[in-house]
Amino acid sequence: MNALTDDVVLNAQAAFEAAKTPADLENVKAQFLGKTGRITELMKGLSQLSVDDKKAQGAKINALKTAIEQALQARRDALQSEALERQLQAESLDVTLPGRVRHTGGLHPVSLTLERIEQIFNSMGFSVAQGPEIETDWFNFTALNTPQNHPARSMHDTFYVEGGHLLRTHTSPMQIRHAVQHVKAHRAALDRGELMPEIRVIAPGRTYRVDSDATHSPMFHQCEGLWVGERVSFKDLKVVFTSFCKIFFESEDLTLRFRPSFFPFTEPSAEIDIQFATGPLAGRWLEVAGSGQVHPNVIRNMGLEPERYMGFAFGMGPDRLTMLRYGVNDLRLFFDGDLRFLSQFQ
Ligand code: 2NL
Repeated sequence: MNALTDDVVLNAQAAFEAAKTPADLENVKAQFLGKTGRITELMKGLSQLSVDDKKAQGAKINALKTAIEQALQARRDALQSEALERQLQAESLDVTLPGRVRHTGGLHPVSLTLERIEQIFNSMGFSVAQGPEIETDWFNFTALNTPQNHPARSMHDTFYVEGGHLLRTHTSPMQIRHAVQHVKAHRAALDRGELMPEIRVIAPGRTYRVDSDATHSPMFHQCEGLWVGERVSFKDLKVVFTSFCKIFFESEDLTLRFRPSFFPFTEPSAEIDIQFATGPLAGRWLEVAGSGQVHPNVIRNMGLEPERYMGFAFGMGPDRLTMLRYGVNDLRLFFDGDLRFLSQFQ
């Protein structure tokens, strides 16, 4: 009986040890402490014994029972701390990790420039016109006095779309659209010989040309300006554009130079160069825009009489203005989409 009963405790310990979950353990417990378990079995065996033997054996069985209960409790505790340990491992938290940054996003540097340009020209009474990037030959070229054989019309310079349309090569077509609308809206007054409110508009947006290197992207931005009225002259262009440059570059220390040039849609025409007196670009002449007095044929295509209406137009590159303002030397950086570069402008 002794050898047998000592075995019961060892067997229980081994069985408890083999249980890997609290549910397993409670099942195993029944084999030893349950109604039909080993201890109950031993107790039943007492009935055949004498009173003295019953006492002695009974005490022994109780001791076995206590030992098994202790082994059971020890295993419960062990399983519980294993579970806790596993949970702590799984939910481990590295308090030295950097916090999660909430990215706020922001405007592209060229968009910032466009917003700035729009704001400055708004303050000088210009409205902003936006329209199609896929244009007709008429609005992109013909209405702008650009002849059939002009190189800008070649397959090497312009992206053509099926159906005779093309990706606009400048934003001037939008200004023609705007001017035509404006003239239509005031047709009756014009026909009565009355004065038409001036056309004062800028057209910012994406433009396209077959060109790709460090200073040219097939998609680039343009912002053109147009002011047409009865007495709008080159003098007004100088005042408007000089004011714009001083506000845009936040400097009074700059000089403008109007250098004679040629564009099919203006006559006379001029490139506009600026020179800073101070700063990293001081002393250099930088080309910032093309300009001129709107060609009589273009005035006519707007639906106006060139004998009565005149004005000026200019076109500039917001990409290049952004490069100058921030000292960026490769245009492609703006369109590669690298956030390490772009986020510096926020
Ligand atoms: C350049 C040259 C220029 C214009 C654009 C224009 C628009 C109309 C009528 C007449 Cl609706 N002219 N635009 C005039 C002269 C120059 O841009 O180098 N741009 C970056």
